[in-house]
Amino acid sequence: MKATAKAHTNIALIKYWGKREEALILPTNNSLSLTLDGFYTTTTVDFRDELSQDVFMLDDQEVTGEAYQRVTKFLDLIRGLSGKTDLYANVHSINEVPTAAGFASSASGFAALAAAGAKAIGLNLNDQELSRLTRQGSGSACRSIYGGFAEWEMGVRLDGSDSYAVPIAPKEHWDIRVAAVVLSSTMKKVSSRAGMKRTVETSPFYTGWIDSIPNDLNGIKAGIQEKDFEKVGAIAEANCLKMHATTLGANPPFTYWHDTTLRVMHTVQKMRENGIPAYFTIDAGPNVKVLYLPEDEAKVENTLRNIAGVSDVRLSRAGSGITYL
Ligand code: 2P0
Repeated sequence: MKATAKAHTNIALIKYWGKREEALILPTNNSLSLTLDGFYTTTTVDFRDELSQDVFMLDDQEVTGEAYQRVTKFLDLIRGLSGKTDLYANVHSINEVPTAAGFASSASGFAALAAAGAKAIGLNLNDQELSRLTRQGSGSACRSIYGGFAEWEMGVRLDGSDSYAVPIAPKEHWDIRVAAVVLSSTMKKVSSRAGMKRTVETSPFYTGWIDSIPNDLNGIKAGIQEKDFEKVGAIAEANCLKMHATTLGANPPFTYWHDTTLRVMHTVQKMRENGIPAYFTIDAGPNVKVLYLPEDEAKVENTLRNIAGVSDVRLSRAGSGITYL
């Protein structure tokens, strides 16, 4: 009763930012992402009769506390689905998602855990069922079941049965690249979970954000099909700015941006003025991700590395969905 799965993290081009139901992790809007090959988690789940509780090892260190509770609660879902409620597991994860790169390891982490756990316990889930299960560990993780571009359909039902990701285009469709710009100072003060909750509950800008989503989604999906980089980049950048604008309207107000974040944003806009198509997006932290085309890689990397306050630049291509090892 043992299985190993590998899942890559993903970067949202249309952001998930708010829940309509917390326990089941049901979002207030559809979101759309690109799975990245550079950052991933490999997880082995081994259900064993002799265990009396789950054990979670991350990069060879035993994990306790809140992170352990999230994993064991997620394994309860898998146990519940299989009917084998008295079986515990050894879980061993290896993260190739440098926390410093500003990617949430929860996306690749819960996708790999869901895939390995479901297989190990003998559930035979299709991608849609696996995405729906994964969503309950961490929302953005449900998009990492697929490679390339994926859309998380928010669904309308109260039980979450219609809330899961669907594939939009495989990674082979289009070679677009992402540079993760790592800032020297990366302390995150408000977690994404707490930040989105505060925004939904208190920001008067939140309804404007929600109203703007359908147009952004239609436009970006057309841009992906047409491989229109400027269209996709412009919509992704504007969508990110709208998401971050909602945090300024929250009570108490907050922002994830640092001074260097703004410097990187301006540099990306300047690159465009100089004829290099590059666009930024930012998640719930100060680091910036820059979208660009393969032919501009050297110029983009070099420009980003030379910004004061930038400590590293990590390049990635589009990645694949879940694989079993
Ligand atoms: C996203 N983020 O779409 C957005 C953009 C951050 C900004 O998904 O509470 O870790 O586990 O569902 O998925 C981060 O939130 O939150 C996130 P939970 P998650 O990628």
